[in-house]
Amino acid sequence: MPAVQQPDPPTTPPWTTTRPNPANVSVSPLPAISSTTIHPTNATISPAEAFFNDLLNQIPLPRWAVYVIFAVGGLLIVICCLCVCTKCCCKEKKKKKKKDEQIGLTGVNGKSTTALIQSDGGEASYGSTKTYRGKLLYSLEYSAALSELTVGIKQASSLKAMDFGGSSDPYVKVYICPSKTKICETKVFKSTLNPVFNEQFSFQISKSALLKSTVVMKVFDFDRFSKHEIIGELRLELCSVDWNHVIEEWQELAEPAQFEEENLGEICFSLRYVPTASKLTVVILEAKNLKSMDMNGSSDPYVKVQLALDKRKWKKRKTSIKKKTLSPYFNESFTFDVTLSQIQRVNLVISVWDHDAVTRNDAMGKIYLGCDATGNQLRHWADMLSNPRRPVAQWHTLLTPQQVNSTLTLKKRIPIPGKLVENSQRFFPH
Ligand SMILES: [Ca+2]
Ligand SMILES: [Ca+2]
Repeated sequence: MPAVQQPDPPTTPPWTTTRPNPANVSVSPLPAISSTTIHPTNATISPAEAFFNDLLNQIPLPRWAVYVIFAVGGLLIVICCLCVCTKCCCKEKKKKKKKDEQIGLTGVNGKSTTALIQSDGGEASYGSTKTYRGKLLYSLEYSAALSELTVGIKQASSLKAMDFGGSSDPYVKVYICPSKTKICETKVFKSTLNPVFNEQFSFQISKSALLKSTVVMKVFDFDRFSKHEIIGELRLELCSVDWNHVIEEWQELAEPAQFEEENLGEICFSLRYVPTASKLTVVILEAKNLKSMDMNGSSDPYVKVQLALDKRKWKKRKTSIKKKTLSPYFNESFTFDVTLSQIQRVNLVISVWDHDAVTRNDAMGKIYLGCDATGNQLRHWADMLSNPRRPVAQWHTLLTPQQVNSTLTLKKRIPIPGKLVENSQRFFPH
């Protein structure tokens, strides 16, 4: 038996001698093949091993079969462990990959994804996480004797930059909800993020109405050739204000609420100005999505086309009435005599009305154009002036009449009849 004798020779290192075991005692009963192949290194047999051998002897199976079963069991455990390990590794690798992809995205143009969304302007950031819009210092005071609420717009600080130059042209709109009868605006401050407004606005309101109202202060960025974007807003419920003191405090601007904007419908009309003939032609084409004003869920719309000169009511025309429709088609043309010197000082006011046979007609929506108009309306007016003799058609979103009236405060009618004014100005230009 060469295998059993192999570990015995004196070549064994000295440290094995410290544990002298009666190797031959336990090895001898083992069958020749199994002991030699599986325990080549275990020349020494501990009491535990002896016990193990006893146990094996009790199993009514040949020794090699027991070993095979053990070997297969061990192999299965090893395979299972390997599987679990590889799964864990894969998961971690995937996580790492995702993280890397995210980092890769944020690295585009050296800006983070949130910065990219923000740079698109206010509307894009509505759904995103909270962005800092700046803060506003305001004051509130109520005089019960006069039934008058005074809102002071003092100053703003660290406003969000809305323009390419990293600045904004802020102004503040103030009104009271839900009445919204008067909309006040501060002056526009050009290219600053820390404007000092120092303006006050008063609103007539009873104490009982006051306690059910909300003051809205909206900070906008002025832009000459596009829609004014909102920077942020404050909404203060007036029932929770302590009216025994004058309130003056800073508050952080919040994300603008969208629910309030009422949909009043849209109107399409074309404008054409011929300077040589001094003719301004307005063609009222059609309207859609108008508000229903009557009990039957419909309206009887017609359109008023009004001209104001130097903010004074000047000339007025009307379309026919279209019965029971919210999408009327008019295609009616109106021509006014307007000289080149007057066209710069003219406002064109377009309003949609609901005709009622018995009661007073109601205004459904309004807009005004002119050199002092803003956004879409100003663009249409400018397009008309820069394309003489060519009709320019455009759709416009209607605003509330109150909204337009508060911005465009028209004085009373020009005392002299329109034609006389025109003639006098033609002969005696300013
Ligand atoms: Ca601007
Ligand atoms: Ca009606």
